[in-house]
Amino acid sequence: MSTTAVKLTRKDMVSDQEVRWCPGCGDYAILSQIQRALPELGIPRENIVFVSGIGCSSRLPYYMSTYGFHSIHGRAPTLASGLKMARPDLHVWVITGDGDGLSIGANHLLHAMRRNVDLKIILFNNQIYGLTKGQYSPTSEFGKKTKSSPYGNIDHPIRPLSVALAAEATFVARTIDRDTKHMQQVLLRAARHHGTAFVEVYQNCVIFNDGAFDEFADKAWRTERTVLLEHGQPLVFGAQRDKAIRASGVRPEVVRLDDPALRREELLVHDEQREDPTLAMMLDRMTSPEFPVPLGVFRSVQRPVYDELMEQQIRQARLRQPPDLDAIFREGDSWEIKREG
Ligand SMILES: Cc1ncc(C[n+]2csc(CCOP(=O)(O)OP(=O)(O)O)c2C)c(N)n1
Ligand code: SF4
Repeated sequence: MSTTAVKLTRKDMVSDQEVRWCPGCGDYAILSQIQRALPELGIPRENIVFVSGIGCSSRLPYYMSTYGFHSIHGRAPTLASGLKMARPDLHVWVITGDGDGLSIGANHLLHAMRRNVDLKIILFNNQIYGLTKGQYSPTSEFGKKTKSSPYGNIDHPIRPLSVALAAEATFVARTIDRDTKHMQQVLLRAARHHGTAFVEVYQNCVIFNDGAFDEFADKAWRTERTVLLEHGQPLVFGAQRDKAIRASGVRPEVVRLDDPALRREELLVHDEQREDPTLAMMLDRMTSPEFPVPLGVFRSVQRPVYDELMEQQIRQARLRQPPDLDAIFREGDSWEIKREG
């Protein structure tokens, strides 16, 4: 395997395949930021693999000039886990959608995250099934009318980050397709994390769910309706940076910084390194319009990594008992067939 330290650029990450997403789809921005982020890591292309499931989003591996595997619906985390265990030296990414990762693939996603396999999982959340033409997904809002829910969706939506936090994923973050600078920073943080990194990207599907995130993400009011998480900093937001969050137990409250009764020490200070995911989950429950929607790194902690633990066990087992194929053949219920006479 080559480990030549060559300085790569975005162009080196672009494959010769024609990109087949609808014009204006948020997937383009995500692809472009992944292609920009990877050269920063200094990893040779032949050591990078993108594994995806099925969906518009899952077409991404074709467009990367790295190794890739457009696999089976919902099974990307499983295939990627196997690959990472067999080849721990590879840098393995999982590309999935809200349908692929949270319907058919939810259990696979959950187990990869709780094990802390060293994977970078990017979930493109457009709150709809794009590829199959607009059916509601597990993240679609209650009451949403779609082709598969003409009278309104009666399923309660899943919060992807709360699923990741419940599985105690060691890196959990959220970004949005239309803030490419923010996305770039979050992707780089995820790429450098040791263990499972789970990133939800709010992604606009212009054809089947256009404007799903406009209520808080439109440039005109984004600073008023989102809050950027920064480790060690209070959650200050607003065009005038005049509002912040105070936590009353695990209940958030919006406060005005010019309130004379407010004491600075009451403000919630973001701590992404907290072992206990309760506060991070509280942040995920902050939704528009009552609260600003948090974007950034919710949690970043260290825990032993599954693929390394497995490698260690195999090494130790080999040391305790050096492999002897002949002994395995002859152990237990084995017999020898002898020619008569
Ligand atoms: C076993 C199986 N069941 C169902 C499908 C149909 N199918 C293909 S993609 C998809 C959902 C895609 O939605 P999402 O993951 O949100 O991706 P998007 O297209 O929105 O990027 C479904 C249900 C399939 N291909 N295979
Ligand atoms: S259907 Fe939606 S998600 Fe799929 S390529 Fe078109 S705009 Fe993107």
